[in-house]
Amino acid sequence: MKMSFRWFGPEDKANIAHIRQIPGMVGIVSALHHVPNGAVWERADIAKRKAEIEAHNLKWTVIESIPVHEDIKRGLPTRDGYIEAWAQSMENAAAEGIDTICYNFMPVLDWTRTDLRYALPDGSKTLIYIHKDLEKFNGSLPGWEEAYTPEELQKAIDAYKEIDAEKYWEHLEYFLTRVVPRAEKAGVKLAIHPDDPPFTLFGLPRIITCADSIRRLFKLVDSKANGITFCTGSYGILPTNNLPEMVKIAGDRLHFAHLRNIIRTRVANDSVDFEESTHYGGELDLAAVMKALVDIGFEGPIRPDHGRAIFSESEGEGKPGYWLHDRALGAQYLLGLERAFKALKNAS
Ligand code: DNO
Repeated sequence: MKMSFRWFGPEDKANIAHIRQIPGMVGIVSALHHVPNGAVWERADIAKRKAEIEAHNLKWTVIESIPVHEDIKRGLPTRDGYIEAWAQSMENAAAEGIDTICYNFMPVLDWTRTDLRYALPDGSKTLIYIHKDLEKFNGSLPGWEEAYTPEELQKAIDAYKEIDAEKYWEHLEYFLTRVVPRAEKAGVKLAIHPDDPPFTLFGLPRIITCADSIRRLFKLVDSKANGITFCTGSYGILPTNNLPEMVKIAGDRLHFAHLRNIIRTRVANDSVDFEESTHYGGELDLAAVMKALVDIGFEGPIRPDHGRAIFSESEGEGKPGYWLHDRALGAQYLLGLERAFKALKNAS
């Protein structure tokens, strides 16, 4: 597998020179966050980021993400122009040799947490989600393409009043039937990120949540280019999701893996509260997930996803969830599991 690390570009407090020092690290996951949502990513811009990465002897393994414009998600008549721009950005990336593109189809909000620096008993800080605190949420998190004022957020949510989950699937299908054939031609693997957390927030449709959604997604456009990002910390929130089994369902359409762990603190029918934990210590069995990845022969990009703030990574320093050190530890744990399961496989 290609062990990779998310890096937000030269402004990122997690220094790429340090990322390179993490044993086993070969790849960088990055995006052009300065390009406005809906605009085409120019080749020269992509080439510049690629050169910044390669200067550190790392490879740009995945784009996470080319944002999908709200007009596409809402199915507005203006969507065709935005779909064209998205496809162009994808083709420009492919021309620069980047062949895996992560994106999400969550309406309005990307990943969501309600406290970004929750103090754990050991003095580290982590991100948590408490459903009843959602109303207090306004703003944005790392990687979000939009930052909303409370009024803007309400307006953006209200725009979905008439769009239920079925209608929303149609909007995803409309998008995929147009971009997947072009991805195939360009040799690009598209990898949809699941909804995080995988249940409805503010009444908005969230559709990529479980094994059935993966099956349905694959049927929308039956092509290997139409694949998934397997994010354990998102799918794993629902106790009903059997992660190793889902890895097998995704099979050769699993193009990118996000491995991280969580501890559920309240489970209800419509929502779950949780805290993000160490890779080693949470309640998801990441070893079983790694075994399943080895079993299906996955050799694509993988990243340790989030980590806690540890080792004096103080308040305000670095992006919540994307502090350097705990992610580096997580990568070591995952690499150890990978090596062990491969050795067992080879011995059998
Ligand atoms: C959070 C990330 C997500 C992810 C997007 C993909 O940490 O996993 O923000 O990048 O949802 O489009």
